[in-house]
Amino acid sequence: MALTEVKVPDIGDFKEVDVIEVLVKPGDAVREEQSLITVESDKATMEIPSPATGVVKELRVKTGDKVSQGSPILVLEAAGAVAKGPSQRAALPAPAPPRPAPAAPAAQAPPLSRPGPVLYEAAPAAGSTPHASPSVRKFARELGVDLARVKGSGPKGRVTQTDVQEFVKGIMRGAPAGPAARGGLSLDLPDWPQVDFAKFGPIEIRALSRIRKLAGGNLRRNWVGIPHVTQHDEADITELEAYRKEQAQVAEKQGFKLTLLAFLVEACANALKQFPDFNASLDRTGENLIVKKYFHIGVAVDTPEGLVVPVIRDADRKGVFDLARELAEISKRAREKKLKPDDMRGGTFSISSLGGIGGTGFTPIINAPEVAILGVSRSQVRPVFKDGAFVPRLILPLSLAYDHRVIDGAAAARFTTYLASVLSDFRRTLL
Ligand code: CAO
Repeated sequence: MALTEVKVPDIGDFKEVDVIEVLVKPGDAVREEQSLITVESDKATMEIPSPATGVVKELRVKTGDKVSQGSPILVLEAAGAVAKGPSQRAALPAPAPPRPAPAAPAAQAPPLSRPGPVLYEAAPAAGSTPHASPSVRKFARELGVDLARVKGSGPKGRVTQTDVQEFVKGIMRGAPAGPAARGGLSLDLPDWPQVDFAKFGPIEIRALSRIRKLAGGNLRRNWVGIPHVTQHDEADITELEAYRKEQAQVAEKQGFKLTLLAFLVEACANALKQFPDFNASLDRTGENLIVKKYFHIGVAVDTPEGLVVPVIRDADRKGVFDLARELAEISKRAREKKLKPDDMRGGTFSISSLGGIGGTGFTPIINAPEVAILGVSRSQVRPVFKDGAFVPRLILPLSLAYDHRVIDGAAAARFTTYLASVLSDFRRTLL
């Protein structure tokens, strides 16, 4: 076991460079080629690796010192043979071959010949690439942390290892971090596949409509930003449908159609009153729930240009006839592209009904900042076992997607169970 002073090796033309990180401390066991310090000039950041495996006995530099070739770094108790030449992992630009180091003052053994320093181009202080040393970058990479999301506490906003650790701790505690807190997300995904489709058959290129492009961005944000869960349930609407048909004749005489959707809006307003957390939004910090005392229900309308969601205001204060009239009016305006931005604002909950088209269930995307959306599929007459016999009943599938940050599965199951009971026993509950 020889005590040896490790010195700054040949680092090319760089002189008086800043020590920006000391990566080891006395008592640390280090492996050959493990980085000991990071130095930085205007042009490059370099890590100086250990020339041998051993134990750090004494540090001879600290963060902020200026060093040049030959400056002492630390005293190492080397465990075995010492590296004889520059490291194979030297990065760009390739360091000059090491020169014989001058004799160490008071060295107990000759200085070690060293692996070359590992150089990296200095990261710009501003812009998308954050300022961080190679070892911090490596550390972040190992943990899957996107450095652009980490706030640097070092000089010039440099991201330190502690910053990365604190960032990860924050994520583990569930705190929003970096751009995520502002509603943005940075997903480290592979590039989108680039395919020349024409190679495989004839194609046609059609530009997306303005509505589709706008909706697409919002849908993507909501899909990736909200932990969705969908609770499926069924409502027996046999009696409700009989009542609707009966009343539809009255409505028809007045010039409008009494649709199932009007009853669904009414039933949802009722359920939202019983379960206020579903009529709420998270605030920007993600730490408070804003519970709304009004019940404005958005209804997804399919138009040739794409999906729009006009809002029925104060749905809880309107009867099914008024709701049906308003639904007919807003879906007509939606299809004629006559909705104003205000017609689509202020919703507290949404309904997406595909029942007129078909399907047995689906997973709707929550319309942020709302926390839940009800998907409705096509009702079917099915045999239901009741009082000892199978009887034909009209069954409506419900799919409630909810934000799991706000709503638990048990609450969601209670909500749909309640909603189904309201729809099944509409006259008693709502009329
Ligand atoms: N089960 C069975 N039949 C249903 C039904 C259901 N759940 N809902 C409606 N129907 C039937 C109606 O009885 C009606 O039949 P008739 O023409 O024989 O009377 C027909 O379907 C059309 O229904 P409707 O006139 O009542 O219209 P609606 O209330 O179903 O829909 C609207 C209105 C605006 C919601 C609809 O036109 C629409 O745009 N739906 C698509 C919404 C959408 O795209 N959602 C997806 C969002 S996620 O991408």
